[in-house]
This record gives sequence, structure tokens and C-alpha cells, in this order.
Amino acid sequence: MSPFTRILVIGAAGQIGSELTLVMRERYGAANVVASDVHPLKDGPLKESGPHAALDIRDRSAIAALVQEHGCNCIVNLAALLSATAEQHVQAAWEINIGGHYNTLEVARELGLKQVFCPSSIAAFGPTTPRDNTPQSTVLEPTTIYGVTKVSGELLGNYYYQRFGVDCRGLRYPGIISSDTLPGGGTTDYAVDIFYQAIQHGSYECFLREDTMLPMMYMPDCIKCTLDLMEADRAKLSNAAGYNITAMSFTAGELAAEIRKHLPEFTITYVPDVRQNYADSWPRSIDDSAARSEWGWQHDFDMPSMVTDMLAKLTPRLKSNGAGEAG
Ligand code: NAD
Ligand code: AKB
Repeated sequence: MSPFTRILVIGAAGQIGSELTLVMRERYGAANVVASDVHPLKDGPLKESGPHAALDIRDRSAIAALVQEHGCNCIVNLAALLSATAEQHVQAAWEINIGGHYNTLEVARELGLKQVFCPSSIAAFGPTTPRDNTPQSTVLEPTTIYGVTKVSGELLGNYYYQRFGVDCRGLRYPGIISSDTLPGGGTTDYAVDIFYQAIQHGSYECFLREDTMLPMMYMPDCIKCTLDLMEADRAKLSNAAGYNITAMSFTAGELAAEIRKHLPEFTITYVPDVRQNYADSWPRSIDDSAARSEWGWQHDFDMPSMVTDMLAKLTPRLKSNGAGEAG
């Protein structure tokens, strides 16, 4: 039985929301998951399969009104500016990533909601954090504004639970790789763009160095860990607002070599830009043993199986209509 009456998803049109929302509709009932984003949803499955609305997360009274209108008892907050975009729009990043998070927690407190889910990120770590097998509890001194908002968000979530009993949960997602919706404005985006360019053009210019290793996860695992954590018994959670979570780690060069096993002609060049600095401040690999022992986290996809699946899904789509050109 669903632990939630109805769920409001904010930022539903993004890379994660566009897939997570549809899976939640299958699991909890289409009418019980309200998809919202800052702009009205475009025509397509997200708009057509259930209730939807335009909502700016900076508008607290609009969040409260939507929650009350639909009788929601859970907010899934996916609205954010990611690392590269946030660095270009620092104030907006604070207002959306933290002001928005604060708004959802306040609505949850005032209306007595059951849960707020809001992701953190590997960007919560910084250059003073151990970069290999990064522990759950460690130094959190990020040097990007995006990372600063993620650490602040975890602290705020924990505070609201201790002070007001608002059940706020989150995962320190690694880079998420997916085939449906292109990622927006992050540093790990290269690991999605590379597939589009490999299939459509046979070559890719990577904005990170060949030896840049980052933790990553394929979308089916991202959805799985999100729902597993949301449905977990709160009494078992010792790090509810920011669990380390991972599935794989690889360098840009290793990803290119794996793609080349399927597309032998594929070539790659490396032209690092400012995003290299962000990547260099983040972990290479993550210790997610707390998630595995406390609520049973297990990933399904490693790097070779993810590459096989991405190419199987994207190749027919991109070859048949040329749609989804990576930007
Ligand atoms: P995304 O950029 O693809 O989507 C974010 C969505 O938020 C967009 O649809 C955007 O329109 C919406 N949005 C922006 N401003 C808004 C506002 N003012 N009000 C309402 N909506 C607004 O991001 P994503 O990759 O889907 O990320 C979702 C969450 O997961 C974010 O918190 C992000 O920090 C976190 N995360 C993502 C990754 C990843 O690799 N995708 C990794 C770590 C953490
Ligand atoms: C980004 O690169 O900004 C995101 C993240 C790791 O949080 N994908």
C-alpha cells in the first residue's frame, strides 16, 4: 500500500523528474502524482498521464495552494540549478536551491505533510574531502555555489526534522545517466552527451580530461534508490537528508573505450573547460555502505551494462528521427 496519499513533484520536467514522475504514477496511481515545473509542461507523456501545473518553487503560497488543492501529503522537490548553471547565476541558485527547499519545508511544517524528498549531490563534497571511497560522514567544504546549496539543504532538512518533526529525506546522487531527457547545466552531463554525439556524429569533444573519474548511476537505479529511500522506515535512517549513494565510477577515457567496443569508429578529444575545476573538487568514488546496510540499497547497472542499454535505447531513436540532438 502506498505510504502517500498524493505527491507533488516540483521540477518534474527535468532529467530526473521526467522519468521518476512517470514511474511514481505507475506505482501510486496516475491521479495521485501532480507534475509541476516553472513553465507549463510541453505536450507529451508527463502532461498527458496525470495532473499537472505550472509552479515556481520560489512562491511559497503557490506551493501551499497546490498541495491543498490536490490533497498532497508529500513533496518531491527536484527543482534546482545544477553546478555549471548555478555558477553563472549565483543568486538565482541560492533562491531556487535553498529558498525553494525552505519553502517546501515550511509548507510541510504548516500543513503537516508526511515527507519532503529533496536530492543532495556528490557536489556537497569539496577538495578537502577524501576523494576515494568517500565516507558517509566526512568533511563537507564545497567550493561551488551548487555544492554550498546542497550542504545547506542537507543541514536544513535535518534541522526541520529535529526541530519540527518534518520528515525530510535526500540522496547525494552521483552523475545520473539517462536516455529520455537531456541533463541541464551540470558537470557530469558529458556522460550523457557522449552517447548522442557518438551515435549521431561518431566523435565527441569532451569538456573534461581523459583521466577524470567521477561516481555515476544509470537512471533505473536512480529511480530505484529514490523510491526505496522514500518508502523506508524512518526509524532505520541515520542519515536521512543526505545518504551517500553510488553504482559505478569511471573516467571519461574508460567510458569512451566502452562505447568503442560497440562503435569501433568512435573518436574522442579532450578540451577541458571550467567544469574540470568542479569535477576535480568532487569524489572519484563513494562509500555507500550506510545506504546498503540501513535500507538495503543495491544497484543493478554497472558501466558495461549501462553502456549497452543506453546504446540500445538511443540508437534506433536517433537514427530514425534525428531528434534529441545533444546541446
Ligand atoms: P534538471 O536541471 O534536469 O531539472 C531541474 C528542473 O527544475 C527543470 O525542469 C527546471 O525547469 C526546474 N526549475 C528550475 N527553476 C525552477 C523554479 N524556480 N521552480 C520550479 N522548477 C524549477 O535537474 P535534474 O538533473 O533533474 O536534478 C534534479 C535534482 O537532482 C536536483 O536537486 C539536482 O541538484 C539533483 N541532482 C541531479 C544529478 C544529475 O546528475 N542529474 C546529480 C546530483 C544531484
Ligand atoms: C552536476 O554535474 O552538476 C550534477 C551533480 C553531480 O550534482 N549532475
